[in-house]
Amino acid sequence: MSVTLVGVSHGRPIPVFASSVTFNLPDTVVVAATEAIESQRSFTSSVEKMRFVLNLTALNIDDGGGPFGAAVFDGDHRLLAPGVNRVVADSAPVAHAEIVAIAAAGQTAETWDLATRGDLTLVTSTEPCAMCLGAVPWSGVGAVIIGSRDADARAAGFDEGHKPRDWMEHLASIGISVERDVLRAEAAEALSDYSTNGGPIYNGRTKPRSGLGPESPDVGG
Ligand code: AZG
Ligand code: ZN
Repeated sequence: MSVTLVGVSHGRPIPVFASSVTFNLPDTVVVAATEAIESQRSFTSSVEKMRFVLNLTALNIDDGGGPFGAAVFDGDHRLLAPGVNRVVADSAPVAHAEIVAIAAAGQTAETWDLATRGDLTLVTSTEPCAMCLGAVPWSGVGAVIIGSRDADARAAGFDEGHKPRDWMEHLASIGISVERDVLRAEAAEALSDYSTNGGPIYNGRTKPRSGLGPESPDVGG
């Protein structure tokens, strides 16, 4: 096979594709997270954790990001890493808030398995979509705390993909606890306000667009 290179710099080939993948968090999110980590703030309750995540969500929307925020907290209730939705901003279809938080947590803790760092919790402003739900067991977190429901995201126009109806029971069966509806009304308002204000609603390919394809599942909520 022959490979076309655009050049060589310092003896290394310059790739013609994005050879290093980065999600860029807004400065405001970085400042808020740095402050929480450096002050060693302990977010003892689920509500406190969710308030922090909803603030990240608001900061991200102000910066042109999607209306989703997340964060990973350690077993002492301290922030390990934040995440916000950067799908449109970073041209990254997988940059959902939960994926960004999990990726940042792994690189911060220098591990691919967060379970090796204790009982970690993923807090997310909205119930995980099909993709993020899949990432939860592989991340090694032991708990998930959720604000708005899947139905709230779909009502705002987002396509959350096909999820098994029994996803909560499944996570429980593999030792991952789930707490839902934490500040749900506020979390859902962030989604509906974003939609009403004309924020871009990007979507996957799971909805029938020409009368063909699977129906969106009714996942309740
Ligand atoms: C989304 N749902 C969640 N939970 N989080 C994101 O970042 C999303 N983007 N689109 N749907
Ligand atoms: Zn997702």
